[in-house]
Amino acid sequence: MPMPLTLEARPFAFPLDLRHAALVIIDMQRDFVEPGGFGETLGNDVSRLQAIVPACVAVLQAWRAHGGLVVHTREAHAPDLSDCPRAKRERGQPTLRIGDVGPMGRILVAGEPGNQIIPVLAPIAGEIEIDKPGKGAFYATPLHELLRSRGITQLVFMGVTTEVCVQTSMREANDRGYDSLLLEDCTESYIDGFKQATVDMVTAQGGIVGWATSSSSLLYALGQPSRRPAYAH
Ligand code: C5J
Repeated sequence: MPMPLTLEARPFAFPLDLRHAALVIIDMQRDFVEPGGFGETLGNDVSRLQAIVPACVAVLQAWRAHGGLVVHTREAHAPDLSDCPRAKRERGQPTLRIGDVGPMGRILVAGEPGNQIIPVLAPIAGEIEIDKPGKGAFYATPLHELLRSRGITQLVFMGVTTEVCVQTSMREANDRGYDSLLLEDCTESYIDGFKQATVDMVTAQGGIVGWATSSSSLLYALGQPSRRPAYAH
């Protein structure tokens, strides 16, 4: 397959070079996507996030089939909560706080059942797994070094939530010099309107943070003609 592939995207076409690109899947963990986890303790309807899972699975399978690098992140704290700032634990009025025991084990604590990535998107051998104590994937993690050592310059983002961990990670990536592409139907927010607002913020001003496109646009470029997006020519 000749590289780069040209993907229709906003604000303009994205030249994807799989040899230098990683698929970054943000926090598709049970804590956010399933009832009883961190997301629900904050009063959110987690079914909104479940809706993106089929599109994420299709992209992950195609990406793996092309031998692309995959990065999975989890928002996760050490069992002693030494990496959880007091402000983060005490903010708001959740029904359970970070570190408390919920139906899927301790909320947002590494290694607990709720902290695992949902089974259909689970990491496989050779993929990078990052436990991150913050919202951004680069804060207090080795991600930048791991990507740099593999010659990665482009990041394709999926995951949750759009305006929190996905956007924060895209902004961190932007400041580190990566070209970032967000797959709009592979990301979601608990809050109406926030996903669209984030996509608009990311792509405004000539792509001040990055690009956005659909999973169809990526899958079509990866050789799935049935995914032809309406605007492809
Ligand atoms: C949040 C995340 N929303 N993964 N985390 O607290 O977006």
